[in-house]
Amino acid sequence: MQQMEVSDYVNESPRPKQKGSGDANQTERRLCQMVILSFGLLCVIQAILNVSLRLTFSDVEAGFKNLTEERDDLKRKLNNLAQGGWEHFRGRFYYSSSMEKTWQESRDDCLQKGADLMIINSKEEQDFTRKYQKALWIGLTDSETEGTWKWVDGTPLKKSYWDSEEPNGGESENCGQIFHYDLENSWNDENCSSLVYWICVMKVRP
Ligand SMILES: [Ca+2]
Ligand SMILES: [Ca+2]
Repeated sequence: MQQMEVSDYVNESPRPKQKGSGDANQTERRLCQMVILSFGLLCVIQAILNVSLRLTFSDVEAGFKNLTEERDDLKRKLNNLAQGGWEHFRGRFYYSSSMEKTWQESRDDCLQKGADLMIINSKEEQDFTRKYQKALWIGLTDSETEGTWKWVDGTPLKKSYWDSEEPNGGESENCGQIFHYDLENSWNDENCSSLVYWICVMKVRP
Protein backbone atom coordinates (compact mmCIF):
# COMPACT_ATOMS: atom_id res chain seq x y z
CA MET A 1 0.00 0.00 0.00
CA GLN A 2 2.80 2.32 0.98
CA GLN A 3 4.79 1.35 -2.17
CA MET A 4 1.90 2.23 -4.36
CA GLU A 5 1.65 5.66 -2.81
CA VAL A 6 5.39 6.40 -3.47
CA SER A 7 5.07 5.24 -7.04
CA ASP A 8 2.10 7.45 -7.54
CA TYR A 9 4.09 10.37 -6.23
CA VAL A 10 7.10 9.61 -8.45
CA ASN A 11 5.00 9.26 -11.54
CA GLU A 12 3.02 12.30 -10.79
CA SER A 13 3.58 14.95 -13.53
CA PRO A 14 5.14 18.22 -12.28
CA ARG A 15 2.61 20.71 -11.15
CA PRO A 16 2.36 23.84 -13.38
CA LYS A 17 4.11 26.85 -11.93
CA GLN A 18 1.71 29.17 -10.19
CA LYS A 19 1.81 32.28 -12.41
CA GLY A 20 -0.11 34.55 -9.99
CA SER A 21 2.36 34.05 -7.15
CA GLY A 22 5.43 35.00 -9.30
CA ASP A 23 3.80 38.23 -10.50
CA ALA A 24 2.98 39.17 -6.92
CA ASN A 25 6.61 38.72 -5.88
CA GLN A 26 7.81 40.81 -8.80
CA THR A 27 5.31 43.56 -7.95
CA GLU A 28 6.45 43.52 -4.34
CA ARG A 29 10.06 43.85 -5.42
CA ARG A 30 9.21 46.78 -7.69
CA LEU A 31 7.24 48.43 -4.92
CA CYS A 32 10.20 48.03 -2.58
CA GLN A 33 12.54 49.50 -5.18
CA MET A 34 10.19 52.44 -5.73
CA VAL A 35 9.88 53.08 -2.02
CA ILE A 36 13.67 53.01 -1.59
CA LEU A 37 14.15 55.25 -4.63
CA SER A 38 11.50 57.69 -3.42
CA PHE A 39 13.04 57.79 0.03
CA GLY A 40 16.44 58.45 -1.50
CA LEU A 41 15.02 61.27 -3.63
CA LEU A 42 13.31 62.80 -0.60
CA CYS A 43 16.60 62.71 1.31
CA VAL A 44 18.38 64.47 -1.57
CA ILE A 45 15.63 67.13 -1.83
CA GLN A 46 15.74 67.65 1.93
CA ALA A 47 19.52 68.07 1.82
CA ILE A 48 19.25 70.61 -1.03
CA LEU A 49 16.55 72.54 0.86
CA ASN A 50 18.66 72.58 4.02
CA VAL A 51 21.68 73.94 2.16
CA SER A 52 19.56 76.56 0.33
CA LEU A 53 17.90 77.71 3.54
CA ARG A 54 21.23 77.93 5.30
CA LEU A 55 22.73 79.98 2.45
CA THR A 56 19.67 82.29 2.33
CA PHE A 57 19.79 82.77 6.08
CA SER A 58 23.51 83.58 5.86
CA ASP A 59 22.80 86.20 3.16
CA VAL A 60 20.04 87.79 5.24
CA GLU A 61 22.28 87.76 8.29
CA ALA A 62 25.16 89.37 6.34
CA GLY A 63 22.82 92.00 4.85
CA PHE A 64 21.44 92.86 8.29
CA LYS A 65 24.97 93.16 9.68
CA ASN A 66 25.94 95.53 6.83
CA LEU A 67 22.84 97.66 7.41
CA THR A 68 23.55 97.87 11.13
CA GLU A 69 27.16 98.91 10.48
CA GLU A 70 26.02 101.49 7.91
CA ARG A 71 23.46 102.89 10.36
CA ASP A 72 26.07 103.17 13.13
CA ASP A 73 28.51 104.83 10.72
CA LEU A 74 25.85 107.35 9.67
CA LYS A 75 25.02 108.08 13.32
CA ARG A 76 28.69 108.76 14.04
CA LYS A 77 28.97 111.07 11.02
CA LEU A 78 25.79 112.95 11.93
CA ASN A 79 26.98 113.46 15.52
CA ASN A 80 30.36 114.72 14.32
CA LEU A 81 28.71 117.05 11.81
CA ALA A 82 26.26 118.47 14.35
CA GLN A 83 29.07 119.08 16.85
CA GLY A 84 31.23 120.73 14.16
CA GLY A 85 28.63 123.36 13.27
CA TRP A 86 27.32 121.73 10.10
CA GLU A 87 23.75 122.39 9.09
CA HIS A 88 21.46 119.93 7.35
CA PHE A 89 19.51 121.06 4.29
CA ARG A 90 17.81 118.84 1.71
CA GLY A 91 19.92 115.74 2.31
CA ARG A 92 23.27 117.55 2.50
CA PHE A 93 25.32 119.24 5.20
CA TYR A 94 26.65 122.79 4.97
CA TYR A 95 29.38 124.57 6.88
CA SER A 96 30.05 128.30 6.73
CA SER A 97 33.46 129.42 7.92
CA SER A 98 34.13 131.81 10.77
CA MET A 99 37.32 133.14 9.16
CA GLU A 100 38.25 134.50 5.76
CA LYS A 101 40.63 132.93 3.25
CA THR A 102 41.47 132.97 -0.46
CA TRP A 103 39.27 130.90 -2.76
CA GLN A 104 41.83 128.07 -3.08
CA GLU A 105 42.59 128.01 0.67
CA SER A 106 38.86 127.89 1.31
CA ARG A 107 38.44 125.00 -1.08
CA ASP A 108 41.36 123.16 0.52
CA ASP A 109 39.69 123.54 3.91
CA CYS A 110 36.48 122.00 2.55
CA LEU A 111 38.39 119.14 0.93
CA GLN A 112 40.20 118.41 4.20
CA LYS A 113 36.78 118.08 5.82
CA GLY A 114 35.69 115.54 3.20
CA ALA A 115 33.54 118.19 1.51
CA ASP A 116 33.92 120.82 -1.23
CA LEU A 117 32.87 124.41 -1.86
CA MET A 118 29.12 124.71 -2.34
CA ILE A 119 27.57 124.04 -5.74
CA ILE A 120 24.24 125.75 -6.45
CA ASN A 121 21.86 124.01 -8.80
CA SER A 122 18.46 125.22 -7.62
CA LYS A 123 16.63 128.30 -6.37
CA GLU A 124 16.18 126.56 -2.99
CA GLU A 125 19.95 126.15 -2.63
CA GLN A 126 20.50 129.75 -3.75
CA ASP A 127 17.95 130.99 -1.18
CA PHE A 128 19.65 128.85 1.48
CA THR A 129 22.93 130.78 1.06
CA ARG A 130 21.23 134.11 1.87
CA LYS A 131 20.47 133.14 5.48
CA TYR A 132 24.16 133.43 6.41
CA GLN A 133 24.07 137.19 5.68
CA LYS A 134 27.68 137.38 4.60
CA ALA A 135 29.82 137.19 1.49
CA LEU A 136 30.85 133.56 0.83
CA TRP A 137 33.09 131.80 -1.64
CA ILE A 138 31.20 129.15 -3.60
CA GLY A 139 32.59 126.41 -5.83
CA LEU A 140 32.44 128.41 -9.06
CA THR A 141 35.42 129.49 -11.19
CA ASP A 142 36.42 130.51 -14.71
CA SER A 143 40.17 130.13 -14.04
CA GLU A 144 40.52 127.46 -16.70
CA THR A 145 38.93 129.40 -19.58
CA GLU A 146 38.04 133.05 -19.12
CA GLY A 147 34.28 133.50 -19.35
CA THR A 148 33.49 129.76 -19.12
CA TRP A 149 32.25 129.23 -15.59
CA LYS A 150 32.41 125.76 -14.09
CA TRP A 151 31.58 124.21 -10.76
CA VAL A 152 34.30 122.46 -8.75
CA ASP A 153 32.89 119.05 -9.69
CA GLY A 154 33.61 119.89 -13.36
CA THR A 155 29.98 120.52 -14.38
CA PRO A 156 29.29 123.64 -16.46
CA LEU A 157 27.24 126.50 -15.04
CA LYS A 158 23.64 126.28 -16.29
CA LYS A 159 21.31 128.30 -14.07
CA SER A 160 23.10 131.36 -12.66
CA TYR A 161 22.28 134.02 -10.05
CA TRP A 162 24.71 136.80 -11.03
CA ASP A 163 24.03 140.23 -9.62
CA SER A 164 23.27 142.84 -12.27
CA GLU A 165 26.38 143.73 -14.35
CA GLU A 166 28.24 140.68 -12.97
CA PRO A 167 30.45 138.92 -13.83
CA ASN A 168 32.52 141.95 -14.75
CA GLY A 169 36.10 141.22 -13.65
CA GLY A 170 37.50 139.61 -16.76
CA GLU A 171 40.77 137.80 -16.18
CA SER A 172 41.37 139.53 -12.82
CA GLU A 173 38.22 138.00 -11.25
CA ASN A 174 37.97 134.27 -11.72
CA CYS A 175 36.22 133.05 -8.56
CA GLY A 176 32.52 133.15 -7.71
CA GLN A 177 31.07 134.35 -4.44
CA ILE A 178 27.75 135.16 -2.81
CA PHE A 179 27.98 138.92 -2.40
CA HIS A 180 24.67 140.82 -2.31
CA TYR A 181 23.04 138.21 -0.08
CA ASP A 182 19.98 140.40 0.42
CA LEU A 183 19.12 139.85 -3.27
CA GLU A 184 18.13 136.66 -5.02
CA ASN A 185 20.68 137.39 -7.73
CA SER A 186 23.59 137.74 -5.37
CA TRP A 187 26.65 136.41 -7.20
CA ASN A 188 29.80 138.37 -7.93
CA ASP A 189 33.04 137.37 -9.64
CA GLU A 190 35.95 138.31 -7.40
CA ASN A 191 39.73 138.16 -7.42
CA CYS A 192 40.56 134.64 -6.18
CA SER A 193 43.22 136.04 -3.79
CA SER A 194 40.71 138.14 -1.85
CA LEU A 195 40.02 137.00 1.70
CA VAL A 196 36.38 135.97 2.04
CA TYR A 197 34.29 133.60 4.19
CA TRP A 198 33.30 130.36 2.45
CA ILE A 199 30.66 127.65 2.49
CA CYS A 200 31.34 123.91 2.18
CA VAL A 201 28.86 121.19 1.28
CA MET A 202 29.12 117.52 2.22
CA LYS A 203 27.17 114.53 1.00
CA VAL A 204 26.79 112.07 3.84
CA ARG A 205 25.91 109.25 1.45
CA PRO A 206 27.29 108.78 -2.07
CA1 LIG B 1 37.04 135.78 -15.04
CA1 LIG C 1 32.86 141.30 -10.14
